[in-house]
Amino acid sequence: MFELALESQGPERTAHLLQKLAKQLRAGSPELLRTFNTPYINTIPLNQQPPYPGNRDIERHIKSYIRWNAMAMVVKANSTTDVGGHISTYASAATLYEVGFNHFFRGQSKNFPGDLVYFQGHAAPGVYARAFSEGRIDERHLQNFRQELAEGGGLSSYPHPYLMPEFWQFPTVSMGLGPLLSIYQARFNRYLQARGLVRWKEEPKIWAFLGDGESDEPETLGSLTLASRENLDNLIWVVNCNLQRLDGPVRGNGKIIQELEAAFLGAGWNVIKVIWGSDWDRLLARDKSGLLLKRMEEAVDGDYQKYSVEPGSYTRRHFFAKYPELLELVNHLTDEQIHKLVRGGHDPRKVYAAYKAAAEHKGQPTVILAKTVKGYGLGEGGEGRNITHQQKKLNEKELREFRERFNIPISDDVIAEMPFYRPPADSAETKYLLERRKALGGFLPARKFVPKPLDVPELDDFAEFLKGLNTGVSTTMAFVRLMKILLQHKGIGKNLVPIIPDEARTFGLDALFKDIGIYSSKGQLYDPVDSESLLYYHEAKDGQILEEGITEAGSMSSFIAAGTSYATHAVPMIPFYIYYSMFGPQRVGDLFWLAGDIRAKGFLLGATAGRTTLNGEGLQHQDGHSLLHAGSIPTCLPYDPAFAYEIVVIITDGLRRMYAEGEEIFYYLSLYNENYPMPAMPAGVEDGILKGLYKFKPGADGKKHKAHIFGSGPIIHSALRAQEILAERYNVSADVWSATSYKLLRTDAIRCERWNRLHPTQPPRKSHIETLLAKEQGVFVAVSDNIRTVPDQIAPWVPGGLMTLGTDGFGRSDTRPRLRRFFEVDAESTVIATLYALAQKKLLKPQLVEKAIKDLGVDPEKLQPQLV
Ligand SMILES: Cc1ncc(C[n+]2csc(CCOP(=O)(O)OP(=O)(O)O)c2C)c(N)n1
Ligand SMILES: [Mg+2]
Repeated sequence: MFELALESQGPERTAHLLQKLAKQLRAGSPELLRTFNTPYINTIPLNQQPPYPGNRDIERHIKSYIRWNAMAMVVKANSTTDVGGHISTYASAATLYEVGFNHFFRGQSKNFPGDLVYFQGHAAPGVYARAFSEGRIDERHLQNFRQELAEGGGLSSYPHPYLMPEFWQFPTVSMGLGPLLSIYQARFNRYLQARGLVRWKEEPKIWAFLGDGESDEPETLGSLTLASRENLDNLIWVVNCNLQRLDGPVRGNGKIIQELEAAFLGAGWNVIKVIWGSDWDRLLARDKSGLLLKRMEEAVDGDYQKYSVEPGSYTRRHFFAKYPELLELVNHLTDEQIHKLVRGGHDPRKVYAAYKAAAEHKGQPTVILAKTVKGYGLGEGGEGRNITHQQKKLNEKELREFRERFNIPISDDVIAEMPFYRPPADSAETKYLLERRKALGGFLPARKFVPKPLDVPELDDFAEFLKGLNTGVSTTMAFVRLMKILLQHKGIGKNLVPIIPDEARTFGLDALFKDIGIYSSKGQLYDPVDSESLLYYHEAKDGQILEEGITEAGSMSSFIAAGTSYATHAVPMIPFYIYYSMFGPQRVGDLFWLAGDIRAKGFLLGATAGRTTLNGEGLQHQDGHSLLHAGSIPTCLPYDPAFAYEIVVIITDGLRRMYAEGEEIFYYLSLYNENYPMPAMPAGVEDGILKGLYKFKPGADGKKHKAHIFGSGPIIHSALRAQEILAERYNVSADVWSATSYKLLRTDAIRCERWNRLHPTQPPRKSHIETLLAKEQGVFVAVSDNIRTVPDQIAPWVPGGLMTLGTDGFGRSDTRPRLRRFFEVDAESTVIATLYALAQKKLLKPQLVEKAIKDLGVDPEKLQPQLV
């Protein structure tokens, strides 16, 4: 009946009828029609396939040379070194990239930032090989693949903007991060447009290339619905379904393409499957029984992998021969021809059709699921084998086969040396390739931009903070007030991007909702329940806040998109990402690391920090180690400020360094939720705040003993209270110092020490910490709401050593005083530690320490936080 309808009324009307019927069926028995899959064939039928616009012969030659060079650079590097590399990923993806380079990826031009392409990390050799064909890099570079420290430099293993800042834009090789970032990048592009910060002549596309194995990472599929909810039709994903990952098949017992199709369709994406090459069109057209499709659907990926490895006779016997009718279908083909029946991802016509449809699709992001063979063209050595991902060497016989298969003009006498091949400048290939790139606006990947310094605020703009705040506030509240001023600033106000994962109310940022709005591409379609109140939940099309919901990974991705906007779009944006400190680097540390690699700028604010300052919440929430994580990132400056003026000094200096001077660094600040009055800024402390340590309050004069206590964050009050007790009861004058950044003190000291080591006969350099402490007498104690390793970072440069108190161990739910006693970071414990440090130096008797322990009510047999 439907066939009749199709003939007489056409496909659209028939589809309408079918949908109506499906709706009725679902209403009655939903389980009957529960499917999110289409048949295992190409989404675009032959009769809708557009003609191929390029010269397929020339393109094939170009692609073959790139294949050869990509392979040769890896094999060559591994013939003399053990630096590794991958040949099979690019071998399977060459057509997917080349169709993009010749027909789709647009370069940067005036008023157009270029398409943003996330290249699959392990395909990097192919991208270098193409840049070589384009004349952008030379033989020496290819020669030094993965040998960056060789004379004259080399090429980084994977896409790393930190290492190749004029070439790579987006790091991808940590599986899952590229796909995730691409979604938030596409959304951030929309945000910039909605806020009127960019005016492009065309909207750039974001292309993300990923592996089918990579789809196992939760980061890959975790944010799909954001892309469809936001109608990101500027986003195209290409999943290279070569059916293999590192160890073996991705879904040997199933079908990765069908599994992904269901997931993406369910998430609201436009899905285009590119499974079969043109050779199969003829077979499918001749198969009137429907058995070919049936057989295609029966075979699992493990079978398909085997068909790529075995000769055509195997496929004839095991795939076609299952049904006699099918066997007849391929009677006219030799075994060799059967083996060469090409898969969709290796057929430029199919790939072009998919890309064109994706680029033109409106209203949804598109995913292209392209079936390929891993190690395509590597022959018996590597094609489709389980070991192929790790393969880095080819013997001479395999090299010859490769050359023959792809027609590379390299003669027998030199083939063993694996020379790179670049056709002459006046060859048809070189001319074609350059002409195509010219027509598309220039080369990529390329990371190029004209720096645009911003008119950043000065310290004087924050006079109220420098004068002190008498009412008790937390450093988080102080920061929120600072944000309000920054948002009003004429030089940078509009460049700010406040980012929050559903905790605005926790931090008091809801105060910003009404004024600057929460970005929503749809505006606000409803009347919010709190519309009567002053701080109502205000969504707007040009909203400035990115309220990400409960996703730290997504929020970090937005931080990265905003923090690299200065390079991606030459529009400097200043992200302030504020979140629960514990769910920062501990949860999404790989994205923190990537933020360094990609040269992101901005401020990360780990709020509710401190294992004892965040009371009540307990083990899962109380953070005492993020400063260490953050400090391990080479371009991250971690700070642990105690007072509002310190925050102001750090942030204004950060704005100057990043947005006026152009430094490619970012900041991490611990913020806390304990309220106390904020003192006025003492004179002359700015330099110390920025370098990591300054004397905040000298101890009383005329005491017998001298000590120094370093405190940070709210725990500085343990030091201040200890200072009083020590003076009043134990005849000790203790200076209290604010330690704003142990990491920066340490790196400065390391830098000096290293220079001295390598220049032993020259006058030694002295670090800030050594200079600062050189003249000080007495003992040194540090107390922190973080694990001891944080202050211990500077111990080697503290005269006479450093006694450290910190919050090592799992947190507990309780009140602040009890927690601080438990972890021994309260004032009393600080007094005891100071006296003990003096006793160790034989400056006072141990009996006095024992007496103090008793007098101060500390139980020496008390429970200790678990340490193993
Ligand atoms: C987070 C992370 N885990 C593990 C790896 C190690 N690794 C590198 S490649 C690879 C397999 C990739 O398979 P697939 O995504 O299918 O890519 P392709 O087959 O195209 O090479 C693995 C596990 C990694 N790079 N990143
Ligand atoms: Mg794979």
